[in-house]
Amino acid sequence: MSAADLTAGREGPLADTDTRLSRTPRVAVADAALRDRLERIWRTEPGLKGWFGTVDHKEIGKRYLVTAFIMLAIGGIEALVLRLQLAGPNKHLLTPEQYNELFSTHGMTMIFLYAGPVLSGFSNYFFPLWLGARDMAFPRMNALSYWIYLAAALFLYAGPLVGAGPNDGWFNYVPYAEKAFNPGINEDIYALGMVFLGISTSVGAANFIVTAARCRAPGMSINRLPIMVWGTLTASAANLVVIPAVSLAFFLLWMDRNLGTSFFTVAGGGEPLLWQHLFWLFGHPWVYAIVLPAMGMVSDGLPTFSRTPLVGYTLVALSTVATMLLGFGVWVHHMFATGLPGLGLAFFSGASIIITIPSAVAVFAWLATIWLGKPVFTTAFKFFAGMILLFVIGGVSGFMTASVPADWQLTDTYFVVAHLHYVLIGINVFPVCGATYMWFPKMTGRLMDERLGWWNFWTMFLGFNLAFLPMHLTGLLGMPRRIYTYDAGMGFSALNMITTIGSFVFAVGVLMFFWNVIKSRRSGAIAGPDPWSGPSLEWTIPSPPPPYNFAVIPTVASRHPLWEDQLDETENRSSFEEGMTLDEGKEALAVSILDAEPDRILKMPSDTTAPFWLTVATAVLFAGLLGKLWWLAALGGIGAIASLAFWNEPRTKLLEREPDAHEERRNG
Ligand code: HEM
Ligand SMILES: [Cu+2]
Repeated sequence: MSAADLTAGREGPLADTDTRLSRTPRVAVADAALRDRLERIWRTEPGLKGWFGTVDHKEIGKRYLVTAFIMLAIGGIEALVLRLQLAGPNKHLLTPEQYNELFSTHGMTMIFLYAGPVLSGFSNYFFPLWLGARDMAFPRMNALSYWIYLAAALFLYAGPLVGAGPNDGWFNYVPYAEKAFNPGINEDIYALGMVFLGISTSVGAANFIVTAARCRAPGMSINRLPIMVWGTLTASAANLVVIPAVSLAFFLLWMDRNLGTSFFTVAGGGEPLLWQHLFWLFGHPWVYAIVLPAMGMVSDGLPTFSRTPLVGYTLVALSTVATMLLGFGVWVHHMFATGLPGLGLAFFSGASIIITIPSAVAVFAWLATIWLGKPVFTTAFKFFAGMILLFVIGGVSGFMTASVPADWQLTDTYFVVAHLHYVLIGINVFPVCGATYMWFPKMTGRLMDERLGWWNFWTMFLGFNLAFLPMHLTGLLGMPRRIYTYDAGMGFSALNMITTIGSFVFAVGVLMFFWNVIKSRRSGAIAGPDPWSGPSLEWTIPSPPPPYNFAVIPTVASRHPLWEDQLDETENRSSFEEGMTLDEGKEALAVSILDAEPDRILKMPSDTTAPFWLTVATAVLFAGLLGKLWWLAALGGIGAIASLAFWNEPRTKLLEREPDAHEERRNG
């Protein structure tokens, strides 16, 4: 697209621009003066105020990533202690109660504080870069979602730190979670912490949805979105639907425990199975929420390193959405052993088997992409390709447990522990490592060490399989999950030893990963803007990106803007050097949902500490509830309202967006 097209704005994505926007934006080639000006408008103030007040999605994304990786390390150490306890029969490193707390804390940490947030970190950092935008749709809400995540993580960890961690597994079944059986404060912390964390996830999800819908470069119609965007979008939509179920469940549990209600207690007319329904109505879609964006990483990463477009883009995008939709209808497969009526079981078994079809579509698309491409065997490629194998193994064991009679044998054995780790480590940890190797250069300007990467991948890959492949057998031999020890002579002592050894090998691999990140940040080779010759918009800007991301808003003419010369998909060409400058203040562009035509000039909020204070106040509220100090809770509530008022204090700068030209024309 040439400059004339842009200014005339009569054809292509910029057509009619002047009628919808509040002014006709200046279109120019990015020059040093413009960059300088944008830098001054967008940069975060140095010092404490900037640190607590930043709304830059890249800063927030990095914080998410660092916090999530710290949680991975903590959860990993917990796992290793568990494995030491299980290395041989009749060990007494941990008491039964300590073992309970440790595996529950491990599950909570990995599922809620690592696996979800790490993907939010990548999406936060990269959504605007993939989409050709200057920031997320709601930068202050973005800051809020991070602060609440951090505060909820600290809140949840207050338990384990004082020896009162969750002790009923990550899914926390009643009646054991009820006060009568579990009088300590453990479950209260877990219940309130989960409600607290739910705020962060919901706020973040809403932000991702609106950003993907509205904050894109002109021309990036929905059939040109990176698959990673599809993954995060569907995951976020699901979260908005299901987080209320789990927040409600945990809040009802807290009321049962503290206010004498009996939602889940039989004696008071309650229904224990209600807990399982509410939890898994959330829980199953959640496991998709923590794998679909990661599958998106593979769908975007493999083509980059195979030097060819993803095979079956449309099918893969649709299968992402289909997985999520079907994912709402399978939760009862976690409850096959609860004595529900047979007809119900048959339905949920069928649904759980059908849901493997869209996953298979993705697998074939990935294999075909590698097959048709010319793979470059970078570390990132190895992690993405390795994931395919682990995904298939985890998928097959999932298929097996989807069958009711098989599940009656397998449930609550180590077979399920093997399955869930293949899925979670295979489809979350491996793609996340690959994504780090791939996008670290964009974030830091430096490449990670490929030689160390080779060792990193192979140690993790072999260690993981050594630990968890034999575990299927341990389960088939009948070892129940969640037991703190076992007798010699049960037939699974050797297998357990192998698993423990494999776990440590895997952990060494993860350490190499962390070491590579730390080392490369200082001394990695300089990456340049586009070290992998990637196809998408993030590779058009400097590494690390400037605070405003794109000096001029790019215009997109195809699905692979940087590969247009090789692929020849369209006649037009995307434009990166020349575009709307949007430099009259902190401005960004909103586009129409389907076709990405310019629609609004957005005035973006500047840095503010309101999200931070709102988080502090909410934390006080939850602390008050926890201690049943109602005055403290009230104080927190008042503080939250005050922070919201501060947040929403009308700022004329932000109100400039109305009335726009469209409105004026209609009114005048
Ligand atoms: C070094 C890597 C890891 C090792 C050695 C490991 C080991 C273990 C062990 C020993 C258990 C307890 C089994 C039982 O007693 O029933 C467990 C449970 C669990 N792990 Fe891991 N794990 C690792 C990484 C992960 C990761 C990365 C995730 C998620 C992303 C994860 C998610 C879970 C979950 C959800 C449970 C179930 C907890 C429960 O029963 O409530 N693990 N893991
Ligand atoms: Cu499930």
